[in-house]
Amino acid sequence: MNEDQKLIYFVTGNIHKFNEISDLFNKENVDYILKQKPIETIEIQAESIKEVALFKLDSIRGQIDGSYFVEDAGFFIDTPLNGFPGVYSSYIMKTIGNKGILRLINDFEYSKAQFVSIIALYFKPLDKNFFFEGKIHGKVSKTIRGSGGFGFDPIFLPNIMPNKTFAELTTEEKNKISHRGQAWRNFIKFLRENNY
Ligand code: ITT
Repeated sequence: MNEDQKLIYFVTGNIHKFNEISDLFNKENVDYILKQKPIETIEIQAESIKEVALFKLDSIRGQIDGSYFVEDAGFFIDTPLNGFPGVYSSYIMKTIGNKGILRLINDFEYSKAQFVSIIALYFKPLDKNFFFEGKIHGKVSKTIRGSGGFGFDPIFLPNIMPNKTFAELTTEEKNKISHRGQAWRNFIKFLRENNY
């Protein structure tokens, strides 16, 4: 390995999330090499995804020699579900899935939804944790559309591209506007601003 290139680990069991972040890394000139570490993390039930991310991060302490990060994301249907599934996103995806969500909001003409992403980084050079956030607002589609992406992507219509679900975008298109893409850009800004 080139001495100028440093390693950074993304601890996730979700290959889709890893592929999206990896794509972002590859398109920017960053002085880091990204590696996936599928270590089992502890995902607690908490009130905010930031708490979930911090707990996940702390559960890895001592297992990796170097800098590493986790990412926690949630899908919040503000209208008509007051933010549900939010911190319950994984459980809802596993149980009722997109079909179940559409059934839940079936009678509503109007919906408002957002994806939120928090990257929680343990940064070895400073022996400190850092957080980077990204959000995107949109609506819930009336039908399941598209074969790209993962999770709730086939039912999310971003406000800035309201005719396409996230699952109808390429990874590159999704990354340009997504919650994860924004959190990642904040992360890169931190590395650059601090000359890391
Ligand atoms: P980790 O191993 O990184 O924890 P995870 O699959 O548990 O991966 P999250 O807790 O971050 O991921 O995600 C919660 C749920 O939200 C999960 O069901 C995902 O499928 C879904 N989700 C996360 N990011 C998404 C995105 O960009 N588009 C669609 N659904 C997403």
